[in-house]
Order: sequence, then structure tokens, then C-alpha cells
Amino acid sequence: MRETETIWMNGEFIPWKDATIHVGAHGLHYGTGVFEGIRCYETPQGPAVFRLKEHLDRLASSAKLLHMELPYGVEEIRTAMHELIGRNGLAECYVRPFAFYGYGELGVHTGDNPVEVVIMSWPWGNYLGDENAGSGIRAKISSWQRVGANTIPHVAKATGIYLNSMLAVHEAQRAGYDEAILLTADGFVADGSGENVFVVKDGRIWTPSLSTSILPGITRDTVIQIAQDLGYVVEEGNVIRSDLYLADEVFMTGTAAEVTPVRSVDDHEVGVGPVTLELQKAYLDTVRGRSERWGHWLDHVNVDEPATREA
Ligand code: PPE
Repeated sequence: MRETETIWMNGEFIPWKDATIHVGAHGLHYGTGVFEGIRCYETPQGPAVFRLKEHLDRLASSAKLLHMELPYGVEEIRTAMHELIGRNGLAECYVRPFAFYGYGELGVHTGDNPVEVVIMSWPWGNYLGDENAGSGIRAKISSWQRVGANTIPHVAKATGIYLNSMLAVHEAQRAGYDEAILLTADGFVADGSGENVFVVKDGRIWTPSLSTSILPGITRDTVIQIAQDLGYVVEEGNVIRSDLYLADEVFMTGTAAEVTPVRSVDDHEVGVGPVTLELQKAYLDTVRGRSERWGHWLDHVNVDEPATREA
């Protein structure tokens, strides 16, 4: 990862290398944390964070699902993030706010351990590879099932849940594929290891519904709204693996992956098609402020305050 100058940690801006924690931290032992992945894009009006409000609301919901009380309000985290982006001076970056149970006692109960809150920002290209954003990735259905609704609340973006994704993406890449697609215990398509999944067939677009063990992706919601605005009908429902094999197009969405075409699933070629490319372009136009229609999704960062910058 490319280091930047500053990290915001528990209310203070500190140098990147000083943002360390004790090895006894609860979150390190048990994955008791929540996080967000957000992007800041360069727009004609300067850097802007895309759908920051929705990301911070999801962070708060994730914390609630873990009975975690965030010591900072959503507005305080937003202000800190703006200042961090300004200080690090990047026109485009990925932003990762996270909160975890820190050092105190061990044992799975989180007890009175403090909740630590950190925000990092750094440059990050397309999650699935910048070159794949055009040519598409090769996906494999995982032998690992996506965590069930009664295993871990899958609507929480919680750190421990990502062991599920880690196992799936390792398996897929060891077998020579780029990414995994996880099914639910009932055999319905859920998520990629870090993305939501969409299918295009005969001009219709559909995607697993929110109750199918998916993370309620903000990019998913964005793409649904953009697609509807472009005149497509988008359905949310159950998707089975054969739907992927027989699809005209399959694509994945995520803050990190943006809109990435899938060119094959389990070696069934689906090709990179026009609907995916149209939505990908519309998405990138939206996040980079080239579409007035969705301007309200951009939270502009004021980087003109020299007081917030350090030499
Ligand atoms: N499903 C999963 C499992 C997931 O991790 C993500 C985000 C999504 C769907 C899409 O959600 P959204 O970003 O709100 O559209 N994955 C993050 C990357 C995970 C990682 O750190 O690695 C991301 O895209 O930021």
C-alpha cells in the first residue's frame, strides 16, 4: 500500500508510521471491528467524497449490530475525514474509517475495552486490477458459503466477517481465477469476496436481494438508481449459479472494484457487454462529478484551507 503522510487516530492527526496499536488489542484477536471503504474522486469542483453520508450511516449501523458505542459522532468522523483528505493532499484516494475494540482484557466478551477509531487514506486503483476494468475478470463459484444471516449479521461491514471473503478469494486465486462468488447455504448467489454481483439477460438487469446474505452495497444502490434512470428495469431477487453461466453479461460492483465486468464464471464465457460498459461509464461520470443529475451524492472537500495542511 502506498503510504501517505497522516492518519487520524482517536481524535488526533499523527504521522503514518506512528499509527500503531498494542498486540493485546481485542480487535486483533477476535476481529471485533467495523469499517468502511470509501472513495474520494477528483471532480471539476475539486476532490469530493462519494456518498459519504451513506457510508457513515452504514458504519454506525455496523457498530450498532456489534453493540459497539462509537466515541465519535458521524459528523465528527466526517469532519475529520475531510481534514485528513486535505492534509494528505491527494486528489483521489480510498478512505478507510474503522473502529475496533482496543487493549484492555482478552476473552471474547468485549468488556470495558476502549473503542478505538481510526481513519486512513491512500491511493488505491481498481480492486480487481485496472486492466480488468475493461477486459473483465474470471470468477469462480466458491466452495465456501457466504455467512448466513444468523451466523454473523452480514449487513454489518465487520472486520471478522472478512475471513469468509479471505478464504473464498484465496481458493479462487489458487485455482487460477481472479475472484470468488459466494453462494448462500440455500445455493443462491450472494456476493463476491468484496463486491456485489449483477446479471444481465435479454436486456433485464437483476441482482441478489438484500436478504440474500449480501452486504448492502452502496455502489450496488448507486448502479441500480443510475440504471433505472437510463431506462433499465432492475430486479432484486434470487439468482442461482446457472443464471450466471447463461447470462449475457455479469458484472461486479463495489467502492474498491467500482463497476468491473466478469468475462467468465467457472469457465463459462459470458463476455463483456454493452450494458456493463454503459453502466461503468455512467458510474465513473457520476463519481467524478460529470453528471449533474447525481451531484448531491458528492461531498466536496475543502482543500483550500492552508491551516489544515502540514508541510
Ligand atoms: N460485498 C462485500 C462482501 C464487500 O466487501 C463490498 C465492499 C461490497 C459488497 C460492495 O459494497 P460497497 O463498497 O458499499 O459498494 N468491499 C470493499 C473492499 C473490501 C476490502 O477492503 O478488501 C470496498 O469495495 O471498499
